[in-house]
Amino acid sequence: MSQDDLKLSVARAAIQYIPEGKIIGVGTGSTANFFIDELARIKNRIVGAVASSRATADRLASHGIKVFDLNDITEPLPVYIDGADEITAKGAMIKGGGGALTREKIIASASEKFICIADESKLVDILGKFPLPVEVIPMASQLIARKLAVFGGKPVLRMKEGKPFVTDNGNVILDVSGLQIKDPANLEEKINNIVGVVTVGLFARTGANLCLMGCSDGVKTLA
Ligand code: ABF
Repeated sequence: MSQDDLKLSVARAAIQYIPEGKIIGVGTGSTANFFIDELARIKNRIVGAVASSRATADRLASHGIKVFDLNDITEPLPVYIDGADEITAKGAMIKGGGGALTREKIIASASEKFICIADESKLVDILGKFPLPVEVIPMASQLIARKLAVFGGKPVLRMKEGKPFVTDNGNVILDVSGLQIKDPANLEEKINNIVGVVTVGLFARTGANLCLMGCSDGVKTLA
């Protein structure tokens, strides 16, 4: 099975977790895109979705799924479905490779349950092989890079087509490589406390409640 086959298998498996008649949270990335395409098949069973990025909002809308602004939602979303760059068996994750980490974390915090959909290549014992994304206020990026280096990794400003990558929120991203994150909740808190950091792509203090993991011998549920 190809990696795309595995992504499709978890996207399909996630559909059974979608409650009827509700608004759900939807993440960003290629696995989330497979999920959006599957969601389109049952779109009449949901009221709509809150999107974690402009790209996801566009894809939902292209399928005729109503996209809600989070500010118009007054109750917790029952479920948030999204991928990850790395995940441990305990549900701690690195996210943000796609650059949407801030809105992803916001919608996750607005949801009762986070269901991670991922292929088996994302499962790790220790987070950090994938560079840790940190979204920061642009004028503070070099100051924050020096502060992040204290944790042992190498922060690099994310670039796109020769220019700093700019998030949907108008900020930039530092990708910190070379970390071995043995206590992700602790590191998440420490990085959150650096002034000028908008969001760290560690989802550990509140991780995934459930992970649907696409493996060559089928979809496994890690809870
Ligand atoms: C989002 O998409 C991000 O948090 C993560 O960076 C990425 C995973 O992408 P993919 O599903 O394409 O591997 O979930």
